[in-house]
Amino acid sequence: MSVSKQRYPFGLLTLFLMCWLCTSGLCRSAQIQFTNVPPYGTYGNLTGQVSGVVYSNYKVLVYIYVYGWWNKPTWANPLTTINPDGSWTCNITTGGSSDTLATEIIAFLIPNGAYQSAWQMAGNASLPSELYFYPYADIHRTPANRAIQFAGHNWAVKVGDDMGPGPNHFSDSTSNVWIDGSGYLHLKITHPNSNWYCSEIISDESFGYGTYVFTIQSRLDTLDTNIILGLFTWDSYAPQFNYREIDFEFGTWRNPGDDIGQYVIQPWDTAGNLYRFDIDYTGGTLTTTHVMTWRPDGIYFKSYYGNFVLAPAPETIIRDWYYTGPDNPPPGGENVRMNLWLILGLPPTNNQESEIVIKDFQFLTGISDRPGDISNDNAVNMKDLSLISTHWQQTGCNKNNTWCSRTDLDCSGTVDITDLRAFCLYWLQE
Ligand SMILES: [Ca+2]
Ligand SMILES: [Ca+2]
Repeated sequence: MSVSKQRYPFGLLTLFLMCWLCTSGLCRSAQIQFTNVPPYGTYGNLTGQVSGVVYSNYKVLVYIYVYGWWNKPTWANPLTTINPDGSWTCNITTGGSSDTLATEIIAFLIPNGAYQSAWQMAGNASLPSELYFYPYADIHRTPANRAIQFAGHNWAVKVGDDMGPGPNHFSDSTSNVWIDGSGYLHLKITHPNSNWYCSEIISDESFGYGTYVFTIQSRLDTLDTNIILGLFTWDSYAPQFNYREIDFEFGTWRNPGDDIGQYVIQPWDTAGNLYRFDIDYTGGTLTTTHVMTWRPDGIYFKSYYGNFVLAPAPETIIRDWYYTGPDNPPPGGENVRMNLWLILGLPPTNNQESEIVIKDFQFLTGISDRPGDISNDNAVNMKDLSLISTHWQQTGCNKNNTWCSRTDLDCSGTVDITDLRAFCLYWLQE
């Protein structure tokens, strides 16, 4: 959908132009594609890649369609310069929030000096037809009319029919996605008429390497066998990296009674890319936290009972798994997504609506796999103790200050004797 293509809607004139384009080298291998398209309703730069031309001889001409066509970034600067490596970046929301609602985005690769003043668009219904003789990349964005704030981040709410995964109907209704009085996110599969409606939210930000934390406030073992809860990274424009998809997935995949959880690196059907585990709720703890640390050399997953803490007690650990295989994708335009959906779009076997509560999401950096390793050097020793003493009695620790630079080990908000005791426990274990 983002690969460049050319249309030839006319007769002789078309052939003439084709000849000219070919002799100028354009029709052979000139290509333009998108590498990141911000989700509908969000801010963020459009980025792309050009190939097959001398970059300095060309510019990128970008338009968005929002109640008509508009030049981007501005009328005064309609042309985007191509970087020495063929990449390019264009701010497509210079007009503010209305620009985030663009449903079409198109970028043409044009030679220097070709731009004409007639190509300036101010809400025009269509683009000049001659533009389509140049290589271009285009995309249609699905409207997400709703954006929400959850866990201190902005998220778009997916809406549309016959959309993946599934395919399913996705609804942006407040019956499907809402934030309650405690700030918790509710994702629901509803059945208001003959259709079933699934739910998904997409983060505005792309986070890259670091630690992703999801805290769930619902039982997962009671999900209908046709339902999956997905908490994952996804980049629609990176098929070459399996969409940069790294997943927590909860569900029994139509095998009732099977284990409920899995950690997945795509492609999931490659040996060693999928690790399944079960969650036992008989201990009475409803809250579970699922942590994924994405690094260049591997991906570390961990699940445990209770809220997020930097040093979870050994008896709370449900499972952990370290992936060091070759399918670890590089970061790019991925976003965080959370969805509750129906396998193959099938109705739940119990014919009941279903709901999951997500208590919190955090993105943190500098977090070690090893509890008590505050300095993130993969060792628990005197260096970490000295960091605790530096932050001793500090208050106001929260996710925005990475829990007082990782010294508030139990994430209580204060660096005190409890953290020191937890640290000593892990130090002794070393
Ligand atoms: Ca350390
Ligand atoms: Ca503490």
